[in-house]
Amino acid sequence: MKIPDRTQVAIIGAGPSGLLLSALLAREGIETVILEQRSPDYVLSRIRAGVLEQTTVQLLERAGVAERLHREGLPHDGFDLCFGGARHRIDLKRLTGGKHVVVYGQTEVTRDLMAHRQSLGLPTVYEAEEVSLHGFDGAQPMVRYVHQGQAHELHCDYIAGCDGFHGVSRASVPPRAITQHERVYPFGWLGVLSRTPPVAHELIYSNHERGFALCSMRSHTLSRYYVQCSLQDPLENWSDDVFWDELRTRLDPAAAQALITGPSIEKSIAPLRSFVAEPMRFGRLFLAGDAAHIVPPTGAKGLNLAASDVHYLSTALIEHYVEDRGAGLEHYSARCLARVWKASRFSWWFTSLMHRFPQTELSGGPMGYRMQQAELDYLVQSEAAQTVMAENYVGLPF
Ligand code: RFL
Ligand code: PHB
Repeated sequence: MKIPDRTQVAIIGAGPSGLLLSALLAREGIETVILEQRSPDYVLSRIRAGVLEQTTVQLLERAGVAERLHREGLPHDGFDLCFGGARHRIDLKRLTGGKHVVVYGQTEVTRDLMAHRQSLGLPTVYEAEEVSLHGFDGAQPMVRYVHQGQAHELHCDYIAGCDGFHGVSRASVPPRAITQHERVYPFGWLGVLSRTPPVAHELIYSNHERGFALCSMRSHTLSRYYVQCSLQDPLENWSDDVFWDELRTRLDPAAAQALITGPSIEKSIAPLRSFVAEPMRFGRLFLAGDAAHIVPPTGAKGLNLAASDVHYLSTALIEHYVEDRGAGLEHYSARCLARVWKASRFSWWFTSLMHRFPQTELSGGPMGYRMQQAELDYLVQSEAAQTVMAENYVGLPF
C-alpha cells in the first residue's frame, strides 16, 4: 500500500489506544496514518489486560468492532476477595444497579481492531523506525520516520501520541512543559497463562501473608494467574511447579483444591508503577493511554483508561472536523486527567490493600498486614464500603 505523506491525524503506536482512535475517526471520514515501531505479530504477542468496563465495551461497539467480543467475551457480575483463608463475593451487579465487566483479552481487542483497520484499507506502517515528532507547537506538525531503510515525512494537522509508556511522544515534549508524577512499587507481578479451565467462574483477588495472588481467565479453557513476586527474583527461579505451589498456598482451601494446573504458555514478570504526566496536550500533540499514565494492574484500569482518553480525543477531533467546534480539543487534557486521577487513586488503594509491603513502608510489616486485614474485614461487612469499591471497579462514567 502507498503510504500518504499527508494526513489529518498522525497516530504514533498501534496498541489499543491508537487503533481504537483510528477506528472511531474513520467512521466520521477523518483520515489517519498509524506509525508503529513493531511488527503486527509482536504487537499481538503481548499478553496484558483482561477486564473491560462497560463503557469500554460501548466504545468498541461504536467503533464497529464488538461482534466477536459479544460472542466470546465473558460478562462478570462480581468477583471474590480472599483473605484469612476464606472468600467473600463483591456483587458488582447488585451494588452498581445492574453494571458488570466483561472478561476479554487485550490481545483479542487488538486483533479485532487490526482486522477492522485492514478491512477498511487504511494505512498503517509497521516496523517504522526512528520516529520523530516536529512542529507540534505550531500550525504544521510533521512526523519523520524510516521504513525499510527509506526516510519519510508525514505532514498532518494533529499528532496523537498513543505509543505507550516508553514511546517517543511524551519524550518529545520539552521537560519544562510537563510535570510527571511517579510511584514505583517495591514488587512485581509474575503472570502465567495456561491452557487449563479457570479455578472459578469469577476472578479471585487474594491477600495472603506471603503476598498477593489473582486468578483470572481469558476463556473457559484458558486461565491467567498472577502472584506478587520480588523484582530481584529472576524468572528462571519460577519453574511451573514453583509457581503453582505458590499460587495454591495463597488461595483458600477450596480454591487450592479445585486448581487445575498445566504447562505455562506464557510467563513474565511485570513491574508495578503509578505514573501521571500533566498536561496531556502540547499544542497539536495529544497524549493518550499509557503514553500519559500508568496504573498498577490491580484494579484492571490501564486499558480502560486508554479507552476513556480515546473517547475524549475522538469526540474532540470529530467536533473540530465535522462540526467546526474547537472546545473539546481545548478541554481534552482536563477532562482526561479528572478521570485518570480517580482511577489512579483506586488502583493505588486496591494495590495497597492487597499486597505485602516491606517493613520500611508505611503500610508494611506485620502492623501493615493487620491493618489490611481490618480493612478487608470492614469491607466485607459494610455495604457502603463495598459500593465504593464496586462503583470504581466497574468504571466511573465518562
Ligand atoms: P500500548 O499497548 O503500550 O501500545 C503502544 C504502542 O506504541 C508502540 N510504540 C511506538 N510506535 C512507534 N514509534 C515509537 N517510538 C514507539 N514506541 C512504542 C508500541 O510498540 C505499542 O504497540 O499502549 P496503549 O495503546 O496506550 O494501551 C494501554 C494498555 O496496553 C495498557 O494500559 C494495559 O495493557 C496495562 N496493563 C494492564 N492493564 C489492565 O487493565 N490489566 C492488566 O492486567 C494489565 N496488564 C499491562 C499489563 C501493561 C503491561 N506493560 C505495559 C508492561 C501487563 C503489562 C506487562
Ligand atoms: C488479567 O486477566 O490479566 C487481569 C484481570 C484483572 C486484573 C488484572 C489483570 O485486575
